[in-house]
Amino acid sequence: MERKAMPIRSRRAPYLAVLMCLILLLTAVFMLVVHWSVPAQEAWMGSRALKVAIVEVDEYYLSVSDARKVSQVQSETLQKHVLKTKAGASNDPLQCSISPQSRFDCAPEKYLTQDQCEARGCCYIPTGPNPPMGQPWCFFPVGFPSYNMENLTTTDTGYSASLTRSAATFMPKDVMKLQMDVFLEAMGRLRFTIRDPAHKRYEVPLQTPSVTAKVVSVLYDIQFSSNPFGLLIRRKSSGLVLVNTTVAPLFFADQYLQISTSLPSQHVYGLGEHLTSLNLDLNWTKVTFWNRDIVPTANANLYGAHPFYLVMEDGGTSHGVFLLNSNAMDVVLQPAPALSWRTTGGILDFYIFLGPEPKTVVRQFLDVIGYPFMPPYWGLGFHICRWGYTTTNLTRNVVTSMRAAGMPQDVQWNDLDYMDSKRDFTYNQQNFSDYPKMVQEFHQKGLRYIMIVDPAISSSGPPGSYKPYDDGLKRGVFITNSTGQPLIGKVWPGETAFPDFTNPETHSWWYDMVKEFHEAVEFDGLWIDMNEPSNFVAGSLEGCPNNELENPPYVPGVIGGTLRASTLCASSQQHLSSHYNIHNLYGLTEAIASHNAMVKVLGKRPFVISRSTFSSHGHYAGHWTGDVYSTWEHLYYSVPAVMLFNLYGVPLVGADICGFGKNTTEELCVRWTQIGAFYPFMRNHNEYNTQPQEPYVFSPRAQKAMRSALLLRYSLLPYLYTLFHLAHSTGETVARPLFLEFPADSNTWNVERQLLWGEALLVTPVLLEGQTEVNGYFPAGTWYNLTTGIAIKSRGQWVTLPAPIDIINVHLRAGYIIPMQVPGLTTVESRSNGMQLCVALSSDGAARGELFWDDGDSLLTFEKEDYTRIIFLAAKNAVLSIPDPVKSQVDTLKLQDVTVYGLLNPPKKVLVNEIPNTDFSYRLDTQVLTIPKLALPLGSKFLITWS
Ligand code: MIG
Repeated sequence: MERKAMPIRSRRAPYLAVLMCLILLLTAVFMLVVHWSVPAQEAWMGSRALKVAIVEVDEYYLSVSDARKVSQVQSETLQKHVLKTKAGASNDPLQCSISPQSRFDCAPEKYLTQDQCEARGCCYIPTGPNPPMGQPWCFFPVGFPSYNMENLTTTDTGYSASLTRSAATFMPKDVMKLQMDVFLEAMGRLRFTIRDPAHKRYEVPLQTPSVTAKVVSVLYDIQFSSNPFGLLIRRKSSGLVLVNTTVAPLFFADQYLQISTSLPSQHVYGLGEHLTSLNLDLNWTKVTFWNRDIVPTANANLYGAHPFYLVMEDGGTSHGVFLLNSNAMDVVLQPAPALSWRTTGGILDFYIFLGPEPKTVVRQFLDVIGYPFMPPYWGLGFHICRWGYTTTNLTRNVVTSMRAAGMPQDVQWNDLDYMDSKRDFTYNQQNFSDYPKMVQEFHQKGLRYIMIVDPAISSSGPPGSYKPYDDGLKRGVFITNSTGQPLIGKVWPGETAFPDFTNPETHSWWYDMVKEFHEAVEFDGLWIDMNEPSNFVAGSLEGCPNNELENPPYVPGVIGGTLRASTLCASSQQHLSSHYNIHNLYGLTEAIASHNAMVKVLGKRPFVISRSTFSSHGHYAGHWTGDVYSTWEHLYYSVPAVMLFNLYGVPLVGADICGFGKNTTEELCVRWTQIGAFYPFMRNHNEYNTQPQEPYVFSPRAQKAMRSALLLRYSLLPYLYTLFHLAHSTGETVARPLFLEFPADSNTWNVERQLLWGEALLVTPVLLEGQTEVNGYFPAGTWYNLTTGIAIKSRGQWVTLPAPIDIINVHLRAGYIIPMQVPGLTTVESRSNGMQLCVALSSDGAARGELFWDDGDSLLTFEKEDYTRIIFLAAKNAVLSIPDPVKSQVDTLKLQDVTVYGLLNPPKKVLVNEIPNTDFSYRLDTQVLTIPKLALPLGSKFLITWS
């Protein structure tokens, strides 16, 4: 064979045939691949004898070469092995003939000249833009030294092996001997860890499921390559290789761990938090995880870290990968397609989720990190906030003006303005002198109240002047610097210390502070901001020491170029570990402390909204997407952001409606309120010194549009609440991308300007200026306009919809029934109004839906079965209910009207519980049946028939 490389696809069949022979011949010599298909593994279990040998190598390559199954990545894999065989045949030690898209960067930490690159043993081909913009100029040759696998054994839960490296890498402090453990945890879930067996390293303290026996899966095969070490996971049904870590060398140095994998498709989602389209761009993208306070900007590390991705595979199956690691990290995406994780500490702790549906992948992920908490009903209402309600009267005025304008509102908020000298747990005795009274008044009106709390605690007052600091000092709750003193930075109140929420004592101190403040001001929820944590000086007032944690050999692509930028010194100390290791957990740990404090203080469901997050956050709290600008661009980005946070298990999420920074315009604010009515967390919030943007400040026309969006949301709250229950009880998403519901329709895979609520409601907002029409994708089937009942019968196509300024397009999917309720101006009101059912018949006249109902804010109602669930079914000219269990909370709940969409033949007669109904009406043009004035108690079964 000739020396020059050529992409394998261009040579096709004859080349492949030669290749096959070569491989079959040479693999036995050069490769040690152990293939354990599950049946094989089962057959072995009896003997427990372990053959570390070539098992079924042929089958592996045959399956890879199977024409139907060869994906590009697999071809790359083949090519790689061919190149390796040539390594033996040629005396060129460097094997650099690798297709540009499959080159893995050998200069991750700095720019290298050709000499420096080659001194590393790497290939240097300077073509195109250098990273981060393009393919690497300096890249790993085939056969670059990596780890070899030895002593593969079966264990009760899976496999384990040692990995050893004989040659050091260019990173300091390689761990030369590693331990790999594979846990076959569930049908759709596998975990593998790579650790230093000799030294305990930091591990993320997340309580993940502990598994004592392995589960035989029909979904996947796992295979190992020994020399060099690699792990392959293959979907059984398609033969598709989902994970293949042999594509690049493994690094496991003290402060640099890198592992790469091929990807089976270009359709990758996740790896938040970033300002991003729904689909990740695989064209040489670096995404950075290091929680940071910054206006959402493309390619910047933002407030939270969710090292999880989901891939859509050809045919509509899906898998996911979660790296449980909280260190500063980069993920590099390249068009091969392939992906490299580069983390600066901890261990490699991977979870692989096999789906096969994307919905199932999300649930499998949430099985590991925790299902979302159940928010109180009022939390799903409309929230108003701004920075700049500088007095109680200005704050009261918001509530009064909303009422006067006939706009629903459930929660009034205050920003820093209420504080005395911007210090937590104080209030301003001039402008907020009647603060407690104001909050009581809101309660009397049926509203709730939330205020901001920052983590940083003012440290500059004289001793005895500020209890949170004095007490915190005494109890040792603050993060310490290299001399063991509280690290002092600067935030809103001036000099501050930073509570360490990994210390149990900090939790009880935080609870005491929250409780004491609550005794004065009866707030209902906590807004926790600045918890990346944010710091106005780099590191601390005194800077940071010069040590390995402050200056790691590899600095991920963080904004500001150093780990300390806008936050604390990496080498500062927390109870659990160095800040270096647990920086990304700061928001999560504060959210946990805040959640728990609120549970104890209120004895009711907590409502905590946090800016910084990490995987598992949704189990405790919600999130808003930070300081977005009042621009059309940021309006658009909010839609993928909300959907992505649902994939991360944080369904209670929304962006600041009308935008936070900069002045909004009336049109932008109307459009933002319309899609905002479909953010699971709906809050209008605004920056200091910007133009007011509460709904009532706009023209009558704009107000009318906003009011109707708000009333629409309020009428849909029973459905939204039911979706939150399903998230909490079964790990579903609330607001979801279309592909989650229609994975077999690949047109949906990059629809990112529409979202679904649950399975049933499709929302198609206007996200562009000056538009009065909007294009939306409608998956095959019938979709009924929620307001008119007019049907769209789609073959799976884009549809142009009218969208005048006062309209948001919402469509109900045929086959679904959603519970609604006559809206009130608060949820206290709406919850006692009449219920409504909207029934969207499928072509065979069937539909289903459900309602979850409880008192709306008691703890653990689902767990204690203190709720009512009502199933609604439609079929054969009838709709009926099955309430079970029935608890007293539904006693006063009455079904007021039923609307049936898609009823082809005009009914002559309607019977309600066998009694003829005379109020019904039917529209021939839209084929809508309306049955009003019902007053049926929802705690009892009903049956409505028509003929
Ligand atoms: O440095 O509390 O994202 O919502 O209004 C800014 C003032 C601090 C940032 C939050 C924003 C809030 C603001 N805060």
